[in-house]
Amino acid sequence: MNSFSPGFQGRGRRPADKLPPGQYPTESFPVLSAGPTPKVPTETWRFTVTTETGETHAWTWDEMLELPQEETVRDIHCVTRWSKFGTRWRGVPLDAFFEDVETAADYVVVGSHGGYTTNLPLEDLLDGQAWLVHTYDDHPLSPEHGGPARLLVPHLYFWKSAKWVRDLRLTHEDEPGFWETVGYHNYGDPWREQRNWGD
Ligand SMILES: Nc1nc2c(c(=O)[nH]1)N[C@H]1C(S)=C(S)[C@@H](COP(=O)(O)O)O[C@H]1N2
Ligand SMILES: [Mo]
Repeated sequence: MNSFSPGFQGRGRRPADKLPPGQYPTESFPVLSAGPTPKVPTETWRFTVTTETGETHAWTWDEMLELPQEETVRDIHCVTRWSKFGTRWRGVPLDAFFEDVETAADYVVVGSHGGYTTNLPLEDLLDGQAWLVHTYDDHPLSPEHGGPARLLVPHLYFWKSAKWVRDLRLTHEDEPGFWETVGYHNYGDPWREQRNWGD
């Protein structure tokens, strides 16, 4: 399904072609947080993946930094209609965290410090489509933008890119997260303008 999304033809497109329907481009980087910015020290930071059978895989900050690191430049699209082109991040492709994870689950609930959650199909986190990022424009990711580490899932609306990410929980059944529960679209493809349930 994703391979047919025009969002993946980003290279060399004219600006108008890079803008999903109903969006406007912005140079600024707005902050959108549903609650206060949590303090998450890297000394005690853990990132965990828990499978549907309860098996847990955990990484400390230093262990995460030993995984393969990638720089990626992406356009991001917020459901409140701003899009920002060419944002530059550094972090770990999520594939690296799944190397030794055995799962038959199809869905993931992403959990953050502060209680935010968002859900998505596991396949949308794999094959180089998503990252755990800790660096923005060569600087440590600032707390208001999700530092020390957040998810980056640029092919979906930006609410799927959980800030202050703490864990991934694999599930057989799809479980709507924070915004999905109150009416945002369950999947959130900006190119199909999937803003709300029913879009
Ligand atoms: N933990 C957490 N992650 C979150 C949010 C949030 O409120 N809490 N907001 C989401 C929304 S709606 C958007 S548009 C982006 C905003 O990221 P930014 O503040 O870095 O622009 O983060 C997403 N991730
Ligand atoms: Mo958003």
